[in-house]
Amino acid sequence: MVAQIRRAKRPLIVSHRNPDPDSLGSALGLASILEACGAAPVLAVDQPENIDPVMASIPGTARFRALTADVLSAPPNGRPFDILFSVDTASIDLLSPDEGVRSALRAIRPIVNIDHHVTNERYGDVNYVVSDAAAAAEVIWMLLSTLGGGISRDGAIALQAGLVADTLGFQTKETGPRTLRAAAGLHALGGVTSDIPRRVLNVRTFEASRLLGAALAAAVRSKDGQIVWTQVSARMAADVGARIADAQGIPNALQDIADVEAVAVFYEMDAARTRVSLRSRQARIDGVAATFGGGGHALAAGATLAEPLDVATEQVLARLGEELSGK
Ligand SMILES: [Mn+2]
Repeated sequence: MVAQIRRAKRPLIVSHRNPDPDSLGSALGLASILEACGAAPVLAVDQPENIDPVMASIPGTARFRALTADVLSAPPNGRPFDILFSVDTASIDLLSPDEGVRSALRAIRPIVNIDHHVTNERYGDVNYVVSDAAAAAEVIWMLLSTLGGGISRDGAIALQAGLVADTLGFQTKETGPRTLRAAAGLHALGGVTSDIPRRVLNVRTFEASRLLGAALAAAVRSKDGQIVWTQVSARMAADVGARIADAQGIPNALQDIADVEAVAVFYEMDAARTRVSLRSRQARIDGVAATFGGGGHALAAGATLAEPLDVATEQVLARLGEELSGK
């Protein structure tokens, strides 16, 4: 793998759709490492114009181009891409809703798949998947130690943002000695500013704050008290001037409710599609997400169902209830 990466001069680095700070930060950190190796990477993501303004404070976010057939057929640097890096992405389907784009991505060789999701589909020619890593940023840090070279201060800040966000400030179960060593290493490189960790963890826009309030007010607790769930309808978002994309912090807020084992948040994408985010304290819920064609981590997973909001809610809650009661 190391030789292939060192040889590549024109890498394309892609993050998943609806990118979170870990996918953006990992991609930017990787770009900086490849630049130190003499390459000229291009960064791309589906609909970069929809990146949450809070995340846009991660340095370099403006470098992301729209992941479209145009970028793939006419690379911005004028020469074809000679390697594709996909970061924080369990399945190639999560990169783009457009099949044409996905097949153009598959045509780039080699594909290097760098991830930490247990459900990763190993779609790369090289799969650097460390499923016990707390963040893709931690895997990029491991890659840096393998490759040598270096990383810029902005690259370190971007990785730190990913590490802090995916570990919720070093609180998740996956946070281990290696995660903390990565954090210490990034700190030494200047990768900590007082503001970025606070921004990625706590700061949300006014509209997103109101949407969080509405979603919390609408929360329902199951009879046995194990599950708390809520729905974010298009109407609810419109009422507070928010978009569904502003709903990212809701699962974590529900998880802070005392004595809850699992939480589910249902987002109305449109009249026929619902996305669900699942979180749990102890019980594995990635299998529940997989039932509906999704995936993720043992304790944090999600799926998109081709069902209206209420139907999807009923189906997922039934399956989640069975999972928690060990059926
Ligand atoms: Mn991640």
